[in-house]
Amino acid sequence: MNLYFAPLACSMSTRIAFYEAGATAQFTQVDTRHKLLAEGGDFRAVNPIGQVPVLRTEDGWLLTENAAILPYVADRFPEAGLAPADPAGRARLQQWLGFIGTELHKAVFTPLLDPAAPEGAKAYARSKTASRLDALQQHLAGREYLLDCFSVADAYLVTVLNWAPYCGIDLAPWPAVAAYQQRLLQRPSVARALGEEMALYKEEQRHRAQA
Ligand SMILES: N[C@@H](CCC(=O)N[C@@H](CS)C(=O)NCC(=O)O)C(=O)O
Repeated sequence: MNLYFAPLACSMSTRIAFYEAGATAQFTQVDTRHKLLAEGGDFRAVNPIGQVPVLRTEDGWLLTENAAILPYVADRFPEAGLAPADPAGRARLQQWLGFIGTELHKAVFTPLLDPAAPEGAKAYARSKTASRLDALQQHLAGREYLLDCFSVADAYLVTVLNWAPYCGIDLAPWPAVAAYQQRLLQRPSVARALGEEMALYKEEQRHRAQA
């Protein structure tokens, strides 16, 4: 399998899932700002809207959207236990993938991280932040993970929460969320993915500063 990714972007959640599963995977870096593959070529030939993640499966077909890619990877490596198999557990997994993708990633973090987003969009995102983090705080108080054990939803959530300091969100008022994030950052798969992608991110920033 080949993951098209950008350093520290939401695609890092799939890298974490690969590391959890001990899977062999290839990683192709993308410059999402310029829609270019790091190795050369137009990324829009892979994904017309120029977004990561994109997964090229072993059979050669392409899959987009975190909410589809993460359960697919979990199902490809069932022994890793990254997604529940029962209907109720599966529905809960989809619930959290939907919440993270739409209520946190797109509604809160994307406008706050995007330098091109107008102030009105940023103000709207800020107005949504507390209620979303309140919901997470309520759910995570007294729990280790979103579900009964670590799942691909946690891989996505730790990736998204990692952006908080970059857009001025202090998690301190949500102690269960802050503690969850710190706990997850210690997990070997997460620490490895973050360490590798942070190095790539810094390298990308250096190149951009020189260009
Ligand atoms: N709905 C997509 C969103 C993916 C997404 O927002 N990717 C960001 C990185 S976190 C991206 O590629 N942004 C570049 C762009 O939108 O041009 C998913 O869940 O996979």
